[in-house]
Amino acid sequence: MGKHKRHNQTTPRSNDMLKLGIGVLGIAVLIGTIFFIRAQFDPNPGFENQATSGGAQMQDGAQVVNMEVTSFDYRPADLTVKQGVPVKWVIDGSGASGCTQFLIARDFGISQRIVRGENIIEFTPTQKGTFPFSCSMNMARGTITVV
Ligand SMILES: [Cu+2]
Repeated sequence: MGKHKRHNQTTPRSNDMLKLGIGVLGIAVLIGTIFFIRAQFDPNPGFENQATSGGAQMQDGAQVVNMEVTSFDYRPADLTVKQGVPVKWVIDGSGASGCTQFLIARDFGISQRIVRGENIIEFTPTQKGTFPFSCSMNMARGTITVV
């Protein structure tokens, strides 16, 4: 009788442990599978490797480059884009002050006021090379490398 009782008590418990084990294993396999699939899925590997020091991504036929302006520098300061593809330069100017409220990139014919918010500068790089840009006093500096 005592033996039988103990058997009835332990069986459900070990079933629970088994279910828990299977559950944990299932979740681990699921997470592993998601990471594996994500690792395999690179939407545009060639472009990514060539032109993303500034984080350029294609969007509606333009390569979008994001940059932040502070009161004394650009982040990132060195951008890379592809020749012959329109650039949409999205600049977060919320930290701009003083002379960084103006941005000059002569080689691209850019001379623009930076507002404390989102600024979008559009141009198409026609020549390969590394071209400088700066604030109005040439203190904060950056480069756009066209590849
Ligand atoms: Cu300056």
